[in-house]
Parts: sequence; C-alpha cells; structure tokens
Amino acid sequence: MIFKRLATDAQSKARAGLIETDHGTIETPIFMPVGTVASVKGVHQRELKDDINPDIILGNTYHLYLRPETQVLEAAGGLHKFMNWDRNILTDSGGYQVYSLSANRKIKEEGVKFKSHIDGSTHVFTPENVMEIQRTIGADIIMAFDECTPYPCDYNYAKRSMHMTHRWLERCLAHLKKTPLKYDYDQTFFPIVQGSTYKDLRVQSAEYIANAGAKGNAIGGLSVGEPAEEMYAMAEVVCDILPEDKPRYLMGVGTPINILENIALGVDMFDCVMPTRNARNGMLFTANGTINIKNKKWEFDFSPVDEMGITYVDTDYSKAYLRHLFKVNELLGKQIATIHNLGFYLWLVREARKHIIAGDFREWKDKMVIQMDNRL
Ligand code: PRF
Repeated sequence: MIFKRLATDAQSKARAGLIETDHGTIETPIFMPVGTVASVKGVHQRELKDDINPDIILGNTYHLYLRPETQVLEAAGGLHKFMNWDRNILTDSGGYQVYSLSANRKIKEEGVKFKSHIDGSTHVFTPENVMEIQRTIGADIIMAFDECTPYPCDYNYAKRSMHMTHRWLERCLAHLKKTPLKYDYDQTFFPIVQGSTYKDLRVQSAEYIANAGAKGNAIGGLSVGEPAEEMYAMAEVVCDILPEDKPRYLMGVGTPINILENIALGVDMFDCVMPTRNARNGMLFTANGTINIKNKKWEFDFSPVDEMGITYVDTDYSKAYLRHLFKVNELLGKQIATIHNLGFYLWLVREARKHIIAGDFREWKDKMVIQMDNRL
C-alpha cells in the first residue's frame, strides 16, 4: 500500500491524498460504506459502483466469522469474489462488535470469550485467531484486535485496557508475520489508538501506535457517547502525534458535521452505519440538514427527494412518493433512502477533497457545518 499526500489545507490540518492498493486507488478523505455481512444493506453491487462509486467498503470480522463462516469465504476465494466486489475492502477486527453486540463477553489478557448474538453459541477471539480470520476474509486493509472502552470510562480501567490493546498489538504483529497471505494480492495492517477521553492516555497510545511503524493508523474508542467536543479534542491530540505521511482512520464516525470537523483535524478515512441504518428508518441527510421523510409535512410535497440531485434517486422520485413507500413499509423506500444517503456522504467527502486541493477547505467547512445543522 502506498499513501501519497497531494495537498494540505492552509487554514486547517485537512489533507487530500491517494491510497494505492492491489484493488485500486482510494481518493482521500474517504467515507467507507459499511457492508457488515458481505452486503451494503439494500444496495446492489452494481448500484454501489455506478451510482455511489466508493473506492472502498467495509466488512466486519465478527459478523463474517459467524455467518457465512470463514470456511465458506475461503472456498469462495475471499470476500471480494464471494460478494462480487473488485474494489477495496477494509475489515474491522471485531474489537468493537464483540463489545457492542455479543452477550456475556469475558475480556481477559488471552482474548475475549463471547456468545454469538445470533444463536448464543460460545466463541473466543484472540489477537492471533482474528489475524487468521482476516487473512481468510482477504480484505485489503485489516485491523488490529483492540478493546474499545465504553463512555464514560473509569481512568484506571481505560489505562489498563489501553496497555492490553498495546500488548495485543504486539501479538497481532507477531502472528501476522507467521501467517502468509491467502490470495494473490497484498493486505495492509492498521493498529488502533485507544485511551478513552483522557488526554494523557491518548498521547501515550498515539506514541505507542506511531512507533509500531504501520503503513496506516486508526483511532478507536471515540463516538461511543461522548460529547462531540471531547471527540474532536481527542482526535486532535492523536492526529498531531500520528505520522503525517500515513493515512489516519477514525473508526465509526459519524454525522456529516463530525466528518468535516475531523477532516479539519487531519483524519483521512471514516466509516459509519449512520447513512445506511438511518436511511432504513426514513432519515435523509442533505446539504441543508436532515429530513424525516415519514413526517406528514411531505404528504403533498412533489418536489424531488433532494434538489441537489447527487444520485438519480434524488430527482427520479418525489418526497411525497418516498414518504408513501415508508408509510406502507415497502422495501423500495429503504433502498432509495440508502442510495440517497450514501450518495450524499460520498459527495460530502469528495467536495471536502476538492476544497482542500483548491485551498479553501476551512471556509467551505465552516459554512457547511452551519448549513447542515438543521432539521428540515
Ligand atoms: N475499535 C474497533 N472498531 C471500531 C471502534 C473501535 O474502537 C469504534 C469506535 N467508534 C468503531 N469501530 N476495532
């Protein structure tokens, strides 16, 4: 994997760049649509490519390990072939899903014992087996096995947990060395900074992670319920320490405003279920704020879903029609809303990139943050 920085904004720490892998070029800043179980929910691969056009999507080790199970992915020749997606994929390690989804989890130095949220069966994730699973899934970018601390988190717990995440990182690295690639393309490993909302822990963790010398680095443990200002403060501390010449990935973030604010701090990569999950509940993101399409106020509104017309669904359908689809619980409503929201998120990061390159990102970002802070 190669990362090239093309431009840095003069009035913020925003960067525009390119990540090159064996599955193509990723223009940064990037938003990665979430495809948890080998599907970006509600969107055909063809629509994803032609209409939303992301350079990379995200998959989840936790979910793929439980279903369809790694043996199926191995027999298929990896996740790209299984799901017919020939661009980049990043897999999260399960370090977050195991805490947010599974029941009865027991975290020990060795690893995490947990019960599946599907059938209650017992499983164990360790830094070692998670690296093997990610080799088999075959994503282009694979993540360290970490512990994502909750918010709020007691200082001593956060400190102990951060040190364990660092020890787990050493085990991930040692095991990866011994575990050959399964397919005919490379995989790049990203370690993850933790440290909750404590500045001294974040500094310590960022220094530790920077020292690991990986080709890209991630920031975990944020957007778990803390106020946005705390998230930004932690992201800033960490970005200032992580190497400038490597991509920085802020995991599980966030709202369109969160994304722009973090781009301004030097983050290059984002993922979040918000555009897809909220779409399925009838929430649309636009450049002028959010819309609850189920509201009565749209009943007779035959104007386009979104005047901006980023994707074809925005102009092919009216608000009244989309509201109707939600009211009668038609699958098509969720599909249209998902394409709209992903189209908007990808538009947002592409606009950010253009403005970073043009040199007026800060002004544009400040205007957009005000404009998007609105319920229509
Ligand atoms: N760790 C991992 N994945 C994650 C997170 C984390 O801390 C977060 C936190 N927002 C989202 N996804 N491995």
